[in-house]
Amino acid sequence: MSGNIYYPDSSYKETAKIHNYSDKYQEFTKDPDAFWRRIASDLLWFEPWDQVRVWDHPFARWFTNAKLNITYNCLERHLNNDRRNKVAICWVGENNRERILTYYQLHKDVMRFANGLKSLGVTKGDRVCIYMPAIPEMVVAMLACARIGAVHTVVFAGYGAKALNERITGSQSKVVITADSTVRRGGSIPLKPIVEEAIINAPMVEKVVVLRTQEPKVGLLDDLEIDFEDLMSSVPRQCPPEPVGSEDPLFILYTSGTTGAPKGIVHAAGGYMVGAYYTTKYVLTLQENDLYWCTADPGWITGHTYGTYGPLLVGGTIFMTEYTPDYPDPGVWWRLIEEYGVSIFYTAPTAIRMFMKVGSEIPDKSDLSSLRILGSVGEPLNPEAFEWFYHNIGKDHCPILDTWWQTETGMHMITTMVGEPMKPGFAGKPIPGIVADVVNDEGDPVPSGTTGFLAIKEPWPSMMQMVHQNEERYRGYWNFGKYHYYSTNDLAVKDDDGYIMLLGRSDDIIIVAGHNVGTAEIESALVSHQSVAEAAAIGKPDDLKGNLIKAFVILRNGVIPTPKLIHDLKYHVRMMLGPISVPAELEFVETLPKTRSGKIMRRVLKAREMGMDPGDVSTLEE
Ligand code: 6R9
Repeated sequence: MSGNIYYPDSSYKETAKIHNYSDKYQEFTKDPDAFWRRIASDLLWFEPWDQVRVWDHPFARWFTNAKLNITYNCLERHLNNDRRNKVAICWVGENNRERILTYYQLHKDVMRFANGLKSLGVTKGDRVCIYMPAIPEMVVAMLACARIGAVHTVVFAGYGAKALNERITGSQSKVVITADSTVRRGGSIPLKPIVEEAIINAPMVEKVVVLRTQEPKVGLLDDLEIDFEDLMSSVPRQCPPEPVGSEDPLFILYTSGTTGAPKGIVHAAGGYMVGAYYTTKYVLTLQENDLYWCTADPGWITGHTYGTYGPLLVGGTIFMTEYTPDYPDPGVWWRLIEEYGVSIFYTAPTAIRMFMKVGSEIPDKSDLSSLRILGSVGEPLNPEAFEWFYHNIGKDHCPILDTWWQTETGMHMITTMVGEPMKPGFAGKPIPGIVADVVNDEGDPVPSGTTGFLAIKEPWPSMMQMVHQNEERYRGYWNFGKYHYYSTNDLAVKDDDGYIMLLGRSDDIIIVAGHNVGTAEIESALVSHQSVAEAAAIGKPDDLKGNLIKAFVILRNGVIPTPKLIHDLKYHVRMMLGPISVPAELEFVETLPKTRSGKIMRRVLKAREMGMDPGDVSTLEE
């Protein structure tokens, strides 16, 4: 498992000093509660906590009985702190449309929109679904919910009507906030019709708030739809932050499940705030003069923690854009970095691999000297991609943070902190505050060099509080072999220095271009088509996207397989679930390999597809 090691450039000694890895880790081990207490004390609380942590397996309670509001920490804390006129969000749209929001302006908009939500009858604890493009109003909508103690459920605007409906009904959202359309690659994609379809079987939805960006303005349905701006302009300006309990929910974010419906991961206000603040400050090392760009959409956990809450908690400046990495050409992101002076660039391996493919001449045309820190998240950053990123973008001096974490963990868990030696292919070590190891299925540590499961041994502040309305599924995460560990469902291997390399999922989740897709969702979408009897989906390794989806389909009796039907089935999945879930390859088959208990053995399909040995097939049906 030997490979290159990169030692941090001497210019990073100062940054690294704010968080010397081994000192901090020791400080944590010596007294975990004191460690988290010190971090939490940087933030403002309306009422103090009784206890930092109460661990009653599988439930952890953090900062018990404290009262807070995360927006007070994201906004007022900075207004009172010389950051009133500092840029909070710098947004660039296609055709270089630009919008700037200072902390003062963001505060003003959040209070107004929060009052708007109140005027619709939204109160503390109510769920609000947000289905919007990555624009400043999305951030305003999220913070406005948090301001009044409502629970937001952001749904990525690339999801189709069925996926949106499941998330609206699952979370019982009373209000949906959307936009007429989203701009993408020179075109405009309508969003409102998708919402209209999604709420047909969602009787709990009382109002839909629509941000209208196009001229002429799209029409609104009386009694149901309300204009975003009208809602803001007809309400009082001031909206004091609602004090919420530390253990009250802040948001629900859906993530793909291995079986059945997607899981609503619930994050609690107090612990999540502390985890997001801690890691943005000490892992990303976001500082006063940084211009920070996280390329993830707010619809994913990365966009929640490191696109929105984390940077605002530390008083940073967020750079946001509508530009995709390759439109109008694959140099656009590098030009933005040069033009605006981005200093922290946090992106995904799939984007890095795309850039690698198109060649280093393209970034070479831009001056990237403003960059200070590079980050990666979403799937393993393979050594080739690390090397390319490090040499061509980081110019052999920017540290690369390959951050491993999950929707469920809420914050970074494993990475190589700034100042530590970096090993391409390895995410790194558990950060101070996190106790993790690579274990066998009994939960006992495996020797270095041996593949095992990544388990987290102790609770941490921003861990999910619950799976929405599904305690059983929540409990399932916290039992590992004979121990009370958190099971990540990721395979990993550790080297002699304790560096961890992630090897992919151990369950039926396919990570396509950094997005989690459950095989179950794709299969049930296919089966819902009148021509399909049965379907199985697998992930097939792909140089660019990490994995691509391949579906095997058994047609109903009498249905004739045609190329047109392949097209129809893909279109059907796209309409139901959105473009991310569409199988790149679709094959008609007569049978599917199954276990005796009737479970499709995707592992066998995958091995067959890749010309490999399927391994143990003792449970395979005759
Ligand atoms: C933050 C996020 C979680 C799954 C996770 C793992 C994969 C994320 C990774 C990584 C290797 C990294 N993953 N970061 N694998 N190295 N640095 O992506 O959350 O969407 O819930 O996905 O993504 O498999 O279990 P989420």
